[in-house]
Amino acid sequence: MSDLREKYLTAIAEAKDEAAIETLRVQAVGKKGEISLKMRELGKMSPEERQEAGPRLNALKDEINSALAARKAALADAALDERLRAEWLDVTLPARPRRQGTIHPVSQVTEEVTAIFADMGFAVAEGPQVESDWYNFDALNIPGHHPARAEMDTFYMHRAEGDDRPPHVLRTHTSPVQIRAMQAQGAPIRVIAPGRVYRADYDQTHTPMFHQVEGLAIDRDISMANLKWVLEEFVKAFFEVDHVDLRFRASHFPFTEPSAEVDIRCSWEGGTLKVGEGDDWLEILGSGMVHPRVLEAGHIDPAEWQGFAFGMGIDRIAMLKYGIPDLRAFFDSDLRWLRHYGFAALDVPTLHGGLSR
Ligand code: 2U9
Repeated sequence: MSDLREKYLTAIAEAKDEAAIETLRVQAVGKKGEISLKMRELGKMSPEERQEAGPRLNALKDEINSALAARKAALADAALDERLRAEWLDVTLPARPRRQGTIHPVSQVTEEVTAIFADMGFAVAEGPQVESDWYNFDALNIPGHHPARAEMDTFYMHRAEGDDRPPHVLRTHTSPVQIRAMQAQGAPIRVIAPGRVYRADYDQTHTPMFHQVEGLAIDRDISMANLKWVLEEFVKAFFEVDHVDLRFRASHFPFTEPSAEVDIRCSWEGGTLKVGEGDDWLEILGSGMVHPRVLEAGHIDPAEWQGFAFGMGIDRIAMLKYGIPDLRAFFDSDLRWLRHYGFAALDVPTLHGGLSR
């Protein structure tokens, strides 16, 4: 019996994996294993022999079972140690710099414009990109037959079959946001509305989705003089120059009366734009005094209140400020373009910190 003990304890100590341990278990203490067979032989022994051999066999069976369990646990521990050694991960490693994203010029310029107007007391208003034709057109004094509806190359949303209500549109300007702001807030009000707008147009200078920022200031005595000062302050801050000349050209928009397009003095030396000097003029925005019918649509009494509004293309002023040649590349999501023209993350534009650094 001590031969048997020696044989199995040695084999168990040397077993290399769980399968080897199972094989040994079957050989030793399985139903037809060596020790089980020996136990069956107890029946043929004399009572004296049985009394001596029985407990010894039982003790041996227990000892082998414990050895099997201990060896199994030791192998599992070693396997876990090996995995921990092979699969470690250094969570303190810094991210690879090339994987870092950049801020898109449109986002950067939107932040810059917002910081400048916030400093002059304008709040930011937002609204839906899918609009009713009332908010996009009628409220802005653009009636059904008005050529501006056709000129704006509107994207119309489908209505269900048999639904005769006028279709929703993708907003062609951010102006509906200011109508909603007037209705919700009343006068006086000072807001800017930056955001995406949509027109069915695609060439060198037009993309079907682009970005606008519009501004609105309504009070009892607001005039075009206030408009001129606000726009001058904006252009100086945005282009980071101390002096700028503005030129107001009479124009026409359905939502403002009178209306003016605004040019800034500039030069184009060697293909780079310089604002505030030179003999060229660059158109950067449209503006005017809000039409009385537009105030009424915003539930504001035009006998008591008046104000100015303006609008400009964010993508366009981003191209001008940062020397980006092709508008269409803005929305190609080309990583090389984004790395070249993108801005460092967390480099948030503020007036005190320098807008664009
Ligand atoms: C309300 C009342 C009036 C916003 C205005 C313009 C003139 C304008 C263009 C600039 C370039 C659009 O992106 S662009 O193509 N915009 O010329 N926008 S006045 O007038 C408003 C807006 C809202 C309630």
